[in-house]
Amino acid sequence: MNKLKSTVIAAAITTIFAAPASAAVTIFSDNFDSYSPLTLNWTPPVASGWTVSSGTVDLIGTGFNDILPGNGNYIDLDGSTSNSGVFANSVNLISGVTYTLSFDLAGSQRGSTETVDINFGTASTSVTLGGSAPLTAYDLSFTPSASGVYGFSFENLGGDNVGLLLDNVSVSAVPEPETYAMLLAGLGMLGFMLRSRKTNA
Ligand SMILES: [Ca+2]
Ligand SMILES: [Ca+2]
Ligand SMILES: [Ca+2]
Repeated sequence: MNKLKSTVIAAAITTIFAAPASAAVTIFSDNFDSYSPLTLNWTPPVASGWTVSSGTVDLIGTGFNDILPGNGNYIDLDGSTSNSGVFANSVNLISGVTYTLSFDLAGSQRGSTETVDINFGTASTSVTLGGSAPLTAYDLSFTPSASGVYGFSFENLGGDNVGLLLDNVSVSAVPEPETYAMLLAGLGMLGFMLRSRKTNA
């Protein structure tokens, strides 16, 4: 095995062992700051993967209805048609791996107490916050029993144009020890193949 290949493999192994046991791999992340223009009754770009069904949501933030300053753009989960929408996206998940949907929710900042139902695969939860509640982190975990595409969604209950505010949505996987073992076995195989190639040459 030549020195460069040895160095690359050694670096890869070092990286794996240096990673803490709980290192999470993020497979989806959106803070909504890249979208413009800000608008009531937002239609997300197709490339974002986000969909709004059965009603509307608002994309608000810096310079436009900024009721939660300092967070760039964010979503008012009850839009402006008196019919709060289901705000949804999806991710590709691998069987048996535990994934965590993380998100920040804040109170409506307009007085009313609001509730949002959250779904991720077959897991669900709901969050109720008073009007002045600050942006707070929540998460919901799901372990699929089959690999495939799974949805996650947020739906504000009621429909009076005032909803909870959503920001910083992400999905991450926490690799199990067996996953690291598989990665190491893969590296071992790579080293074996490189050694064989040199012997053959
Ligand atoms: Ca944001
Ligand atoms: Ca609204
Ligand atoms: Ca409401």
